[in-house]
Amino acid sequence: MRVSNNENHEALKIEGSNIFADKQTFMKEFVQTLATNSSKALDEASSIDFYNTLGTMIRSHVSKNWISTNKQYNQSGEKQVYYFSMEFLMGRLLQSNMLNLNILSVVNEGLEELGINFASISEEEHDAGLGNGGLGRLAACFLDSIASLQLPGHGCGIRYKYGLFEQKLIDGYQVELPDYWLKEDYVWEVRRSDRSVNVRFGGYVETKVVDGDILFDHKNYETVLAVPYDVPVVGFENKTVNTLRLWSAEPSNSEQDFHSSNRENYYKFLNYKRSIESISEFLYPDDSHFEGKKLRLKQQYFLVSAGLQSILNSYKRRSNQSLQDLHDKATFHINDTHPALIVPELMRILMDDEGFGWDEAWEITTKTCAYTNHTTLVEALEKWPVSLFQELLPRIYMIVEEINERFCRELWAKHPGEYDRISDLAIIAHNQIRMAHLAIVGSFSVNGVAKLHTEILKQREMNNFYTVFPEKFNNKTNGITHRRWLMNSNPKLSSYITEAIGQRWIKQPRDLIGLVKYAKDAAFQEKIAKVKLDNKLILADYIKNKTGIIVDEHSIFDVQVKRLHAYKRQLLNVFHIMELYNLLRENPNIDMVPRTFIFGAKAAPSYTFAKKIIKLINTVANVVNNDPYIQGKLKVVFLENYSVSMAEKIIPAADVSEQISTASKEASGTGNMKFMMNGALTIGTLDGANVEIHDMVGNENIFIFGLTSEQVLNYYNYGGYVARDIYNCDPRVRTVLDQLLDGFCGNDKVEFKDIYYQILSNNDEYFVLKDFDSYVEAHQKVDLNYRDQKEWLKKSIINIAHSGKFSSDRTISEYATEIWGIRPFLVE
Ligand code: 26V
Repeated sequence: MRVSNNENHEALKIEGSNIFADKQTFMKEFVQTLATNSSKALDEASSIDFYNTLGTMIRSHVSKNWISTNKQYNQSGEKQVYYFSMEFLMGRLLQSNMLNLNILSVVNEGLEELGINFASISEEEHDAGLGNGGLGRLAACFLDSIASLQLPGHGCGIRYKYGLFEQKLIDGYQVELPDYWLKEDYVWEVRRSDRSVNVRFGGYVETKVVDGDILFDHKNYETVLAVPYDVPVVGFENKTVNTLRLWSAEPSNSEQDFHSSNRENYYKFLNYKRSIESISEFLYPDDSHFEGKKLRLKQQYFLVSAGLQSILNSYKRRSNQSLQDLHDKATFHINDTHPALIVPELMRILMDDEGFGWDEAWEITTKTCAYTNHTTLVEALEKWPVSLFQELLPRIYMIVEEINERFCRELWAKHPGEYDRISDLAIIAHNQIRMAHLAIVGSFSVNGVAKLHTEILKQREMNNFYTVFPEKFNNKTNGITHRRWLMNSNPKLSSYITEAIGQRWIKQPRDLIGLVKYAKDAAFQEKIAKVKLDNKLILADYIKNKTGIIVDEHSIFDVQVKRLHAYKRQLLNVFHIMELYNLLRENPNIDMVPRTFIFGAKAAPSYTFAKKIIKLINTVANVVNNDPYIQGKLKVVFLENYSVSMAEKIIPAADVSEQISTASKEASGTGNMKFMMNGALTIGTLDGANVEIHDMVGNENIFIFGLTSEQVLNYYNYGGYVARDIYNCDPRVRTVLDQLLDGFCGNDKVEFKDIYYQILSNNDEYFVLKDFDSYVEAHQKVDLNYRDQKEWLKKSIINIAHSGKFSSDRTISEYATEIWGIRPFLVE
């Protein structure tokens, strides 16, 4: 059943089916399922058995609504969105599914009565780490919001056998281990071999003219079997269960086709199998530098081709409507340029398989595809070498070439003689295929992920495209699901919020604004203080178990957790720590609130500079944590293997959130929103969504420092910054930099020379020294403000109160109405 947007709130009131009538029912079913699944009695079973039992039970209860959701979408012919992404960083699903199904308390109580601790069994779930960071986690938050807002929308991704690598620290250095997350069966997935499709690679194309029509015959290609594994996406307290479809690559030929009696052929088969399976073998772990790797291009086409074929197959199965009206039935969302091959692949299917002419196919395609840009960093832009592309995807290449030619011809008609403009905009130039250009030309919508980012796209990075297609450009500021990042990760805070303002905020997160009234309320402040302290104690315990480091729960927990990248400036944070340490060495009695600096960060395996920064953090940590002279006023903790589930433990315990990227470089950031929602105060630059956080909370409730994006971009364009001048003039900076070379940390003298030279000889690309002074000053303000706990708590509450805007429910409502044109649909 369809509901209009303003009825949405009413629709959301309808409760999900009550899965377990009561505790007893749950307990009985749990014991039975355990016996059936593992042939074990309660006292023989391990935590893993318990986890599998609970997961299986929940999945099978969800399947009824899953089936009816699909059925009702199909019968109604409702428009659906397909979110194509190379990454879905889902983390764990047990607790979030339980929250959405409203069974957390009944299960908790039932388990307790059986003598089982829920927290410890939920720790058994391996994170689904099928993403690098922000972009992949955003996709996961979006799926949760789409289902919770009862929107018809699904995810389409790759079932990597290995997720993002596991990080170990050995002697302070990052070492990568494979993340074999499928070691145990994954309880949330269902293999759907019946929905498998073939994807073709390589070969050549023969062109024939038959009855005046040009036909393209793809020959001698290699076929890969794409097998989907479906994961249910459960909406919050409703009956919607959408689908995340993850594709796995398998050989399409069996061993028999290789005449296995012959030994040589047998090895041929094994090689063939291995090369096919490599397509969905692992997630590329570098999200900062584009590398033109053939396997990555294979992955991209594999995702796009399998996904589109299966969507169009099911579309054709259920209706005999022509694909002519596809845009009324579906939107294909392109998450960054990684799945931009949707554009030529859809053209191929429409023309070669469905018999449409170019113009019709192009109209359908450009009304159906929408694209989000997530970065302006030039190093990350995807540009495929023509030769590699053409060899792997000969038919797709022909289509891209034709798209390019027609586009350039149109430009030429509008701007005759403007060679430079046209070559700037072309999709193919200098023997490279520019995927962002393909995505923009082939989509009806192009969006950035925060106001500032979208402005930079429109006014600078993509200004030439903005001039040609101003109507395509729009902003959708990112968001995070408050269900995972507040209700699940910080249940005590959530219940204090509900006590104060009622529970409407849960479905209308903007209602958190009601907390403003309580910002100065002493009783409420006390509760907020208690929650924070409790969370800090839990984190302190975790830190002690993981690292052996003892931290003071009354110190300021100052946290920077995110991928390691030069532009995110973990280095600025370390330099500040070194400066604080130097001050304490001079005078251990200086008046400062004790600080605990907490880091979590994975560096891309080939990103040498980033890895050096990890080593530096650990080296400084080692000195600082073991120096009795400074009386424990400073602690530095690096938590290895930062992940979604670790973020859920760290963020609720943070006092200070470090969002210190060089202005203009961070498209949005989403960690900034998670911390804010959990009452941490931000120390940050005016970059990405920090700008909007600042707009919401006002100057007094955030610590802003550093160059503005305008100033940064001016320096890049016109010069005028000399890092060495700062080194020469600021003794604090000089001391810290010299320490990199003088072995003060017990390191040998060459260990950190690259950092030293990057700053001084390469003129400090990310303005670390330039922003150092104002960063130190902002930290002094943090220290002063923290001493006045009443004021601090007031600020903290104001931050929580304004965080509703950053729920991904808001973001997704905007996508739904302004881009996708989909409406809430009530599953019955
Ligand atoms: C790029 C590449 C390059 C080639 C190899 C693999 C790979 C994987 C991922 C990426 C994505 C880089 C873009 C990205 O992650 N952007 C982040 O998107 C977040 C969600 O919009 C946003 O909050 C962050 O500011 C932005 O850096």
